Amino acid sequence: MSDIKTDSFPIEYLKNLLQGNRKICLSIANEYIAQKHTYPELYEEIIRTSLYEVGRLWETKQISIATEHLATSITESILNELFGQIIVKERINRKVVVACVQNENHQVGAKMVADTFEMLGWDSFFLGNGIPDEDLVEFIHETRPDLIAISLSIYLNFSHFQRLLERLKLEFPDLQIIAGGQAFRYITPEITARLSNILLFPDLYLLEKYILFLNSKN
Ligand code: B12
Repeated sequence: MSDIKTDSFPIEYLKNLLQGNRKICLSIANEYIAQKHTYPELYEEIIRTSLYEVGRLWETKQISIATEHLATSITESILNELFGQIIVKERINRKVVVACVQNENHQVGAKMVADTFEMLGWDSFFLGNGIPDEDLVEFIHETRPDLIAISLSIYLNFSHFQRLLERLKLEFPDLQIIAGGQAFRYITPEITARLSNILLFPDLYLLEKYILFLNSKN
């Protein structure tokens, strides 16, 4: 814990996350919102930044796998608790399906993406981690969303992502696909340029702008 980088986020939240103090983490999150920050700011500046630090501490063996799991499970419970507060009454009658690539176990970012759509009036269907392509395709046929959002954290799952994209384009040629996640940091612009008909997003701020743009088009 001594090596925690303190410059980029509130240390109190991270400390309590690592100690398993779920209630305190939730009140810090609520306090942050009460200070007139937005939910995307909370997600980006407090929750995401803290989990990245958890990852760094885990990678450098300064915390155990158990502590990392605890931090993630508290995070997921906080996101679930906040959900009631983030959904807006005005619905715009648009649907998005949010899923992680097959074999991908990281689902917190995807959950934040689903919530961001909800905040802006969309109905989101968050399918979470590791959904087999076949089941995702079937679900999309059933729900007929306006957009598909795919999350990819592990670079080694990139081939799964490419395969899924091909399948989706074949089944739903007119459906817009967006994607994001840490894996794209390791993928060169030459490779991403070849991923036609798909938009990539690095964070929730740009995603929010994009959704507002979509909302402005009748
Ligand atoms: C929690 C965690 C886990 C948990 C995940 C549980 C869960 N319920 O999600 C578990 C224990 C399962 C796990 C497993 C592994 N993990 Co892990 N994990 C993490 C950790 C600590 C946090 C992940 C997280 O939630 N981050 C916070 C979210 C909010 O950030 P995010 O995903 O980037 O999402 C943001 C943006 O990218 C964007 N975004 C994401 N998706 C999308 C999609 C769209 C459409 C849009 C618009 C935007 C968008 O929006 C989000 C908000 O800004 C990270 C550390 C880190 N740097 O993140 C490591 C990390 C991701 N894991 C890592 C590794 C190596 C693994 C394992 C291979 C470890 C192992 N040897 O078993 C396995 C792989 C399992 C698998 N097959 O997927 C590496 C990945 C390196 C890489 N890129 O290849 C990391 C970076 C840790 C590290 N520093 O080494 N992990």
